[in-house]
Amino acid sequence: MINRSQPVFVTGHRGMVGSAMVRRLKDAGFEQVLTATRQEVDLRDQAAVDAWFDAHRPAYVIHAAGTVGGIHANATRPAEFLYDNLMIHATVLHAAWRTRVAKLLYLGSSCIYPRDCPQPIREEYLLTGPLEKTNEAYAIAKIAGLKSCEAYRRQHGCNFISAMPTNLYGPNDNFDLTSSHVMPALIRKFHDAALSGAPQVTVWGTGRPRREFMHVDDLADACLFLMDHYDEERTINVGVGEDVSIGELAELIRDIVYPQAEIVFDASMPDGTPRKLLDVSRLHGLGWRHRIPLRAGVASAYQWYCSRLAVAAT
Ligand code: GFB
Repeated sequence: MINRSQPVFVTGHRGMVGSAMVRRLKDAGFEQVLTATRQEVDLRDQAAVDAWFDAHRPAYVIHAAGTVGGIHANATRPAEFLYDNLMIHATVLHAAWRTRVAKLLYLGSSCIYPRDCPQPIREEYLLTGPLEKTNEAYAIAKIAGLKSCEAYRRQHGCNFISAMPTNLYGPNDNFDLTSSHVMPALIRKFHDAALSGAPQVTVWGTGRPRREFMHVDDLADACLFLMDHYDEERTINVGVGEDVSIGELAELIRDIVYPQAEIVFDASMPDGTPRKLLDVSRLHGLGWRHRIPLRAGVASAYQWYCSRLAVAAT
């Protein structure tokens, strides 16, 4: 187990993953959870990152920061996704090595695996085939980060581990319709339609792609579990082991948010990867399983969205 009295740095603490991680660490009794805003330290700037690590000397790092987005943002802003993520990973890993961080967890994404690999996706399928074009830039940056963890382990003996989460959702998600992932986008679209009384809600693509969704609180719990119990070089998948079609997800959200709505599909928008279901047998073998079922998770994400709207209106 990692030491609860030592300082742990969570990068990206204002994002969905970082904020869930901070909540989980505080619940687990960590006494010093360190965070830094973008104004305090630009993680793309090695000199700024070095100065921050020298000043704060974290014992552990959970590296959740990144420039992220859904299928449209990835497809239309590839230079930004590649540059930001390459830099953010390079600077933090380098500073962590230089200041002798005892353990670092790097978070990737299931989109690093080849587009058409066998399902469910095992960790060893990495780099066995071409990537999905809509998120190739992001995936290449994420693969570089994962390989950097391996390289620092091999050359410098650093205890840097990496985990590959499936598609995530939960509090502090991005609900902007052009840059968000499918879950927040559909929650917002059904909510807005219910308010205006619009009869239809448009879902991008054909509705046939399949995705696996995990609540971010489950991810944060898995990350702490891996910090406590996992020290291997090989990356490890983090997911729930079940997927749904986008059409089924749209129906689930409709039932919770606006049951009267009719779902229409806009096939001019991209489907992206046909299926992304992680094989989580290694994680299950270590003794960790997710707890939050999809329907309950979606209902709580919708509650969170409504409470945020209520706060914004005051
Ligand atoms: O969540 P999403 O944007 O990302 O889209 P990916 C998943 C599926 O939902 C795609 C469909 O087939 C979309 O076409 N979809 C339907 C929608 N309606 C909507 C909508 O209103 N908004 C959005 N965004 N999608 C991302 C990658 O891929 O997943 C990233 O681009 C990253 O690199 C992330 O890996 C986890 O699952 O396709």
